[in-house]
Amino acid sequence: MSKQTLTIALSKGRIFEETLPLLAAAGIVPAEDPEKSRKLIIHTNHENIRLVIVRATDVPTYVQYGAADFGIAGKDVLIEHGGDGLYQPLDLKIAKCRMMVAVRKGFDYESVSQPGSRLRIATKYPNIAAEHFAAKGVHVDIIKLYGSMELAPLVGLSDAIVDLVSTGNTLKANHLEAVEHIVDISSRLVVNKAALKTKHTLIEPIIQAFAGVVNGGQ
Ligand code: PRT
Ligand code: MG
Repeated sequence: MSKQTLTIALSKGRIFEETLPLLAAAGIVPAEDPEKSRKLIIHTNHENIRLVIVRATDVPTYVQYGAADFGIAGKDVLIEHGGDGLYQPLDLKIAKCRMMVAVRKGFDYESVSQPGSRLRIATKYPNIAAEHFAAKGVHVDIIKLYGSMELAPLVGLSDAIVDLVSTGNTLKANHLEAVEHIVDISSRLVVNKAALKTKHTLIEPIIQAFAGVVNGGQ
């Protein structure tokens, strides 16, 4: 029988960096740094294990369709995408941040966000934003953006934004302030449901190694 192969979907940047120690604990070492090589398929020290480098928001899609056996994605991306075909066995507690509502400093959010009022919200997360404001009874017009949400309230595109906040430096630099906390975010392991069965002997030890780091580090 030929050796089974394993494909792991990761995004460049913070998730890749924070995943390296987890991979190391599972004995997996990437052959190249995707930041430098620009390659989209990265081989590892195991000939049957490879990494594919995709946009953070595309990780669930690759895993859902089985193009990757498992991957690592932010809870923000997973809530927005929905969990179809994905098994989520582990919170890796990496790339932590908070999903917040933010407005221009001094903007009277309190009085314009009462039940029955109407707000314009710019966000990369229309589903999360819609659900949050529906629960408050506030009507929203959602403007979908793909980046730099922080600009929208400054130029009158929206009253508020729904975005991720980590240090708070980006909000501060743009004279914005967080006014509501929606949900705490961290990255999750997502596994293709079929692969979990057919490649169980390959995947299970990796999940265990990741879990060891996560639980040991707390
Ligand atoms: O950047 P790109 O457009 O390629 O894709 P991406 O933004 O989807 O990917 P990436 O690598 O930036 O983020 C991947 C994942 O990291 C996200 O899905 C989150 O789960 C997680 N994460 C953790 C964050 C942050 N912290 C974070 N601070 N993602 C984005 N940010 C951004 C935020 O949107 C805001 O613009 O950083 C800015 C705020 O940071 P502070 O530190 O100034 O508060
Ligand atoms: Mg980014």
